[in-house]
Amino acid sequence: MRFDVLTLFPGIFEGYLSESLLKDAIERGALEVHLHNMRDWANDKHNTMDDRPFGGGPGMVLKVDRIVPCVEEVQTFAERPGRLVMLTPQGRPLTQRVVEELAQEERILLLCGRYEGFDQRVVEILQPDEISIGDYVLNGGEVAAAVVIDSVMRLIPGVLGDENSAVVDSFSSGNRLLEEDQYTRPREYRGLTVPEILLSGDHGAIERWRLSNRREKTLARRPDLLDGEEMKIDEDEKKKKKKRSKKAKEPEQIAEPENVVEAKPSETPDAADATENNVDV
Ligand code: 6GU
Repeated sequence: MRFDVLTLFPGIFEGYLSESLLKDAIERGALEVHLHNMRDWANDKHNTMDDRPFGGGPGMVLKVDRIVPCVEEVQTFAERPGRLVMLTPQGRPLTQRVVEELAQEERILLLCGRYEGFDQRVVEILQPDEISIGDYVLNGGEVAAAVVIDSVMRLIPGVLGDENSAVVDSFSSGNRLLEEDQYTRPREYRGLTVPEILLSGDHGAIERWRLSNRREKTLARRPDLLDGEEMKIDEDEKKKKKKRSKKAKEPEQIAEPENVVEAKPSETPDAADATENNVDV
């Protein structure tokens, strides 16, 4: 996969691209990231990229007659043009679904704004996919572009090693729940112990504990994730659940995922109801 980043501050990306997983992926040729300084497309002696807004007001606006030719030329730098993404707080929110969609592309151009934004005619002419990374204001699109690269590269086959597999990540396909609590040695620290079940060696029970932990946590912290489609339990799990309820009298049954929430219905009647509704559809 190839990314072309169009920015006035290419230096922002350099440290980020030369570390860790991204560095490895680039070195292995699984990923290409090309940085373009948009100022190279300024054609006057002052290298002007922005100007004061018509109608007055604070800040500066990126000029249409600089940005459009820049994007058009960068599009010719590879065999095929790429999908144009503009990073802007006015864009559609970046979610894991959007990340999954972007990961299907062969080539993506990331157009980073600064100052007050782009002349609106940039949007009209180039019709970019406008993306925001959240409801807060950044100084520019560079950090947002890095977020797009980081989240998309995880889904490209061969980019992450097995040990960093993206399959079970929070929000990845088939798992829209938050991740379960994790523990490693020591078994006890300052009087705090590891949940007994994780030490039991009973893999079935451990899996059910993990699922239950994820659901409880999601319900408590991000109930919005359980709305709509996210309520669905995947088909596989439904089958497993059926099997388990057939052997209802076996001791394993103690670790049924629902038990944790059902244990305190009086405290959290809504939560318990919601879990019922959400996981049992
Ligand atoms: Cl993509 N750009 C800026 N400047 N601010 C943002 C953003 C993008 N996403 C959230 N806030």
